[in-house]
Amino acid sequence: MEDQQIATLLTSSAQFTPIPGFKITYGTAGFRANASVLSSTVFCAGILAALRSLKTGKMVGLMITASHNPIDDNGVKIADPSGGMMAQTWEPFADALVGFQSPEELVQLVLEFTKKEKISFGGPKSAVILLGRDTRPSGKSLLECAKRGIASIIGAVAINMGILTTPQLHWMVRCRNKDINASEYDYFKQLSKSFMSLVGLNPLKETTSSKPNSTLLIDAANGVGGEKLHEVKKSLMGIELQVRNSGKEGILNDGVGADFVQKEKVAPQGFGPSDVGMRCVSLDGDADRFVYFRVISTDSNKIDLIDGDKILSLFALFIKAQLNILQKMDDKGAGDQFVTRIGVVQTAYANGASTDYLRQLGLEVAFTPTGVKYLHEKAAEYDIGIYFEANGHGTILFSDTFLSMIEARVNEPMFSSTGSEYERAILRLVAVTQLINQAVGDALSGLLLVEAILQYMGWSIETWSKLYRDLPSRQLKIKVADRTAVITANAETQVVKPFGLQKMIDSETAKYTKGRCFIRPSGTEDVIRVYAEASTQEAVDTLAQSVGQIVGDILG
Ligand code: 16G
Ligand code: MG
Repeated sequence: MEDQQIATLLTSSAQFTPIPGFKITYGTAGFRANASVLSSTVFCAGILAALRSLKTGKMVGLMITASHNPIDDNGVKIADPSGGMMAQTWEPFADALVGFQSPEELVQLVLEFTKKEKISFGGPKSAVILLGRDTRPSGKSLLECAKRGIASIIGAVAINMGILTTPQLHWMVRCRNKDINASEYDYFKQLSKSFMSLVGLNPLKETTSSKPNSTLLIDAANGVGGEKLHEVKKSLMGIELQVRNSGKEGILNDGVGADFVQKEKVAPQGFGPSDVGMRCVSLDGDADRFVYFRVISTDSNKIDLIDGDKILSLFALFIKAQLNILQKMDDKGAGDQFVTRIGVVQTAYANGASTDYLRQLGLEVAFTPTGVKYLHEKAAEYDIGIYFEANGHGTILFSDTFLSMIEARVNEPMFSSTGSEYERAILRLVAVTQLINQAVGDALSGLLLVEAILQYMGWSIETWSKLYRDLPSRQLKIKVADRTAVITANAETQVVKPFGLQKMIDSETAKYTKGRCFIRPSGTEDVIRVYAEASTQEAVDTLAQSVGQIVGDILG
């Protein structure tokens, strides 16, 4: 068997010539680069996915996307059987594999790794990989490269799920491994059913003045989210989704999308002064993150940004309110105590005002380095773990213990689904567990949860925005000779190397009221990022500039 496997790998890899000098690493979210140089990388990702499936004995996913990057880029990432990101322990092998210089070297790498991981070929179970891609023009041919990689592991099967958002593919992998129906139709059905059920459980205090506007304007980044939203719309009532930048005319991620809106803090193309007063949301190119905004000026494109931190705060507030309702009943002796460990996970980019707010709510706040894989892992430690990056990527995770606890309550003989506020609180939590994507951050399910909660609270976007006031912040990128020279610790808040640099950042930061500043090497671009916060915009601009200068001088 092994001889046959070696022969197949030699033949298939001979068709993919690596580009001399081209180096690529798995990074925070898979391999990403200009699409024209990615064929052999995606071919290797196909092999990698097949091996991962063999190792776990379960289905895995392979997604072709470069998220918010420009249209000429593309990328590839692997979803593990749980629907989360590929285990980080496999990244060094992934990096080595894509660097193969000859078919013989590739075979050698695969043989060594499979031996180490005790993966055997030709066993009773074959590898199964679900494939998805976003709307990038290069996606189709790169998908073929992935298929060729998969086919070079004997017995491996690729199932092409077509054009999808990244979270849809992760969701499908997760469900299929739990033997739950997981077609695209099932995904849409689950979203609309849980949304409608959540909205149906809202308190019946129909004072029209407090009812938020039922129209939501959506910037779909000219990406895959646009066409999917048209599907979602068909089965929703009580909310009007108006989709703009759905990809028919404009260019993907060009002056549009969550990344643009969050970084530039201006309205995306297709939005402007005539939208003052409207609630708007912006997705990124593969619809795995979202930020809200409102246009605030009738003569400019200035916006009030409602970022991932505020989405997180809204979710936390809502969940906490439901748990409080349950707690009150439990205190009256209605049943066993509902013991729930709830935690919130942020990164150093979270606005300090949001962290203060969350702590005032009595919540435990944990920090991890940037990158969904870190936040997700941490959030999974709680019964209810809510994580968000300021850039709008996040979700809510529920532990199995929590899920069985609420299921047990729903199954109690006296439970009536139209009953008390206590019962409605339980059903709201059930609906949230079904609406929010447990595999990965998902703009479509996330925005529906925001909409349902705003209706529950009777809040306008302006009221939501005023939950707390963001501290002024500034981000810069600094080009340096070698960004890997910077090593950080404590969730990226401290520079360990080069030695002495942190002290210089500290003494600069100490000059400003409410000053906070950190630097980190980017995982997706060849730059060092600087983030600063202070009590005024002028102060924070100066702080970021001076730290940027220090970084440039030392690492130039
Ligand atoms: C990737 C990450 C995102 C992170 C960003 C940081 C995923 C799915 N995406 O887009 O979470 O915020 O990288 O980029 O993990 P940076 O390292 O260039 O600052
Ligand atoms: Mg994305």
